[in-house]
Amino acid sequence: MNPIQLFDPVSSTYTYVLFDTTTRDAIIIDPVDTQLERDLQVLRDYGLRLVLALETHAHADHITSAGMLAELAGAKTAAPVDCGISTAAVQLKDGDTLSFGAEKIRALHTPGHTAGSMCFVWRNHVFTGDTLLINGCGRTDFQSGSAAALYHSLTQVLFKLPDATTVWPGHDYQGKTQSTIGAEKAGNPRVAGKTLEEFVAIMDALHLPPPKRIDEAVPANLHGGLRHDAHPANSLQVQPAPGYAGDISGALAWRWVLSGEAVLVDVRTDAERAWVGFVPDTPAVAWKQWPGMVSNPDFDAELLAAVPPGKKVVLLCRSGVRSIAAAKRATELGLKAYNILEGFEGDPDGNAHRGHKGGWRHNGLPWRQS
Ligand SMILES: N[C@@H](CCC(=O)N[C@@H](CS)C(=O)NCC(=O)O)C(=O)O
Ligand SMILES: [Fe+2]
Repeated sequence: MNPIQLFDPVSSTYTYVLFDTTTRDAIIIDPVDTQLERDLQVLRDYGLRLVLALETHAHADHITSAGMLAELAGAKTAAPVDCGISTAAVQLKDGDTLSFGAEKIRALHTPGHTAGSMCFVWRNHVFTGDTLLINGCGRTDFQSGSAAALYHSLTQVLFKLPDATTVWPGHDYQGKTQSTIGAEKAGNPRVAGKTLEEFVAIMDALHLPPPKRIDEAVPANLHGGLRHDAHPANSLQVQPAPGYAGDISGALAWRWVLSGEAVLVDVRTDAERAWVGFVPDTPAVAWKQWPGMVSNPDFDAELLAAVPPGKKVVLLCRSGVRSIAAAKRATELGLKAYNILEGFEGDPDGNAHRGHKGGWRHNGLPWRQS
């Protein structure tokens, strides 16, 4: 069985989808943001459940859709540990194996194009990213690239794989789709029969223009392609809001609690706190009460009792809806009240919350379960 090979003509990037034919668990390697719809359609067409989105490296020429695939398809993101992709849930080390259904894929650290670059071996296939291209190889002139390291990765790591291994590159600029380790070992003009010194001289003489999108692509790819900095939950600023003092992230709320300037008040029900978890030493003043989710008649009195004079109050609920209503009421009661964006389900890394099945992220707040 071959992988599904998909091509982005703008960046000449290959994306790969592999899957277990029984369980339909799938992984995607090096997805491109502008091809998100295509990739989701491929998953639907084949009836696949995306469990992993893998990166071979932090790309300099296009933006990944890994973060969006995590949000939209529920995939876990995985990236080489030395690539600095802070949002990747799995930080891969050399030799690590990932499973999808009964299938396994193994990570090989192959520095050179970038210091963290990896290739992935699945059955008798290798996904070489920009380490080995067909009749070529990745450039080594940016992102801690090193021609000497690449020579070692090519000759001592990739060329040690069986000759019959199919090579699936991360890019091709001439319309070629696949090769083999044997063919590249014998005929790759940059490395076949070349000494380390000859290879380094070839790489030093390339003088390629920088990728057109490098300044935008690299910072985005270090956050899984999501505009991490633009996500309000990640901002340590107060966002103005009508009817109360403002919206803040869980991280800023907790900073205020630690500094003593604010009191955190949990407005969820007792049942939610017991089931999902709670922030230790935090007063609970339910906005609505279970059973029936009726308004808590004692809300005003309980809230005023929980907030010492002169302190701000930050309000926490499950998803950031009840806490807005509570913040408005607290403001009417004369308090300086803030809402924690996306509540207890907010993801401090800026990924959309996944609900209970995907694991609560607790918005960067400390928490315990009863
Ligand atoms: N013209 C392309 C540049 C492509 C490029 O530099 N690609 C990198 C991979 S990210 C590379 O290693 N290319 C090797 C080569 O062109 O030989 C762009 O502007 O995006
Ligand atoms: Fe690259």
